[in-house]
Amino acid sequence: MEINKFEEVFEGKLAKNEMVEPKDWMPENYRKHLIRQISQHAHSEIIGMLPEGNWITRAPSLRSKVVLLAKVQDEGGHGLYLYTAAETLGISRDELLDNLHTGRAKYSSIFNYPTLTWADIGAVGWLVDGAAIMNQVMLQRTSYGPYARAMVRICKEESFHQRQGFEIMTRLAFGTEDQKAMAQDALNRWWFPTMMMFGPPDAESPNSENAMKWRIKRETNDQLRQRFVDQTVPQVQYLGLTVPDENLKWNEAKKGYDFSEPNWAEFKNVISGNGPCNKERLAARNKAHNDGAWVREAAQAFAKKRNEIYVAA
Ligand code: FAQ
Repeated sequence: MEINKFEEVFEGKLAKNEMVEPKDWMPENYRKHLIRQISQHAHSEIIGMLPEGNWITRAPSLRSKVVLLAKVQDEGGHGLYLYTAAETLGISRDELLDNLHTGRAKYSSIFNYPTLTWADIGAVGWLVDGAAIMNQVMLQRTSYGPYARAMVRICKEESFHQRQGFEIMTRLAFGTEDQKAMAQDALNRWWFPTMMMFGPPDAESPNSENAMKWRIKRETNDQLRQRFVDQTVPQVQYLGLTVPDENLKWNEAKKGYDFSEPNWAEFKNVISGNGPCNKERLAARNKAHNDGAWVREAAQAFAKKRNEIYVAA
């Protein structure tokens, strides 16, 4: 088939809302775009284990420890589904991880902020997982099959994570004055960084045009950010807390809230490697990878031995 025939088939699939599968022809830039987005998403999941993992030993009860442990393990699992989806595009796991460990690949800005109190674990589950779901629900219908299918399971698990975070916030917000103050402090520190998770404003988002054209993204950064604010403000009100934004105001004409833009200079600084915890996160990830070398070697030795036994039999 001529190249434009292949292109026609590819465009036809997108137009009919059909999935593109690993063995289908795809434009090189579509493949690269997906590798970038899926691998950054995978990196976010495993780096995202660090701020919460930090609290497993300090969770205030056995129940909260077990729940947090399960959540952090889920995030590790999400990373694995996503790395596997990226590998179907013809890149190796080693290369993907090397890009993360050397700082060449990005991961979500949000995980470069510290979790200072137990209320931060509530805020991460409630706001960060809440924002992640807002973005990921549309990705269940993204045009690349393996990515879309991975997102179905991830979204189900993220919903549980969001409930876990909201439960912690509820206990604190309806607890003592000190606990409520702790919940408000966490909300104050996590609100704007969470809004940055959706990416820069549409007018300054270089990847959005192709992402929308190729149906990788189904909604824009600004649309999702607006939906997140509209959905989260009533939850803040239920908790009796205050959104740390004096410009937050219901706008009847647009049937949504007006709100302040996050500090985009801070965002750029964080994604350039200079946020409060970037160096600490990369160091912890590199250490975990190096400490785990013996596990990878043992698994490979086992697989090799098993192969030899099968071949001999
Ligand atoms: N952080 O042109 P756009 C989670 C970069 S999962 C860092 O708008 P795009 C679960 C962007 O890469 C959270 N970098 O880019 C969990 C690009 O740079 P590049 C992760 C960011 O791709 C919860 C440049 O800025 N979710 O939290 C960020 O169209 C709790 C220009 O941006 C996903 O990855 C950012 N926030 O839109 C785990 C979802 N925003 O690559 C543990 C999938 C933008 O050209 C605990 N990804 N940049 O060098 C997406 O939907 C998109 O990639 C966006 C960015 C929306 C993140």
